[in-house]
Amino acid sequence: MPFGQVVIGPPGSGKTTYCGGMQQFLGALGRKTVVVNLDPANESMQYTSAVDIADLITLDDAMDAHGLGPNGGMVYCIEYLEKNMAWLLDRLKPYADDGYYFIFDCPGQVELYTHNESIRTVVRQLEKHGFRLACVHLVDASYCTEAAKFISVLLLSLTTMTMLEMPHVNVLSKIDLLAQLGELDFSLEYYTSVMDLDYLLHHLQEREPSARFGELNRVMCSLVEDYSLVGFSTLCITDKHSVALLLKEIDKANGYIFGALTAGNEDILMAADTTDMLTEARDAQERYEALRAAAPASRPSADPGARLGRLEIVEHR
Ligand SMILES: Nc1nc2c(ncn2[C@@H]2O[C@H](COP(=O)(O)OP(=O)(O)OP(=O)(O)O)[C@@H](O)[C@H]2O)c(=O)[nH]1
Ligand SMILES: [Mg+2]
Repeated sequence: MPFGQVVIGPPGSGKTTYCGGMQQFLGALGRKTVVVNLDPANESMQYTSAVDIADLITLDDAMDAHGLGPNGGMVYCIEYLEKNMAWLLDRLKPYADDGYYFIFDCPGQVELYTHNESIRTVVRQLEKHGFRLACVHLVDASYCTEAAKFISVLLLSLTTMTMLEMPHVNVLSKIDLLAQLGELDFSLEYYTSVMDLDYLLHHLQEREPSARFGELNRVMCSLVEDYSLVGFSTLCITDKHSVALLLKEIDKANGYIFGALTAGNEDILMAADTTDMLTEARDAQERYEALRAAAPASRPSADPGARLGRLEIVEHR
């Protein structure tokens, strides 16, 4: 039974870097892993893909053949993939039969996970063919620096979770850069556990006192709280400890740690306790504070997503 991760998130959130880093990490653990590139616009892959959508269709093909722009072209490519699932399943089969673990690198266009149904259909088809997948949803941790941005990230995460309907691990990526972006309004644990959003609302209203938007914000926050689904893990892809903690969450989400689940032993899933998540949140908070203490006072002017270069998985502590 093949297990794997479907890696999604807004443009530039670190998906492709993550896929390369996670493959490297899993390789070091001795887990045979392949990366499948499902992003037809992927130009700088930091991994060798076992299966590449570019062999089926490229963004340029779609744009040239149908006179589409980059966004329309991307949607066309993914809809084309949906209609050619047999091609994908055929390419995946030898690896699945050989016991490989799969990482799917997906495009960053947000509407593919909020409105368009093609990715959802692709995932359903994979599940139908025995794949046990978890969605890894990366969002840039810099969104924690402003209440309004964080609320929009919460809504995006919730919409994506309800749209894809699969085991889901939300991740604040590039957590190493957060310490350089100024003081957070609350502790990092507040943002990862997404608990009492009234505090966030209060901050937002102090900055945006307009009553009209105040009510809208209140309703949006209570929507997120009512579902009580969204929470975040944290990630710095070059930090071995951070990658290991995240992998634990993902292994629980797709059932990898339980091996092949059979009818009747689902109780094991219930037994998966939340201690690890709490430890992770505390751990991330401590390391954030240490980085914060060492960070320069001013915000960096450079692109926060400055290239990491070749990945070295190093012990951070
Ligand atoms: N500091 C830091 N930078 C990171 C991390 N992960 C990714 N990046 C950088 O973020 C930038 C974007 O990374 P990508 O992996 O290309 O992001 P993506 O989500 O695949 O982007 P699209 O495919 O265009 O949507 C690159 O410059 C990476 O080097 C991280 O954990 N820490
Ligand atoms: Mg990418």
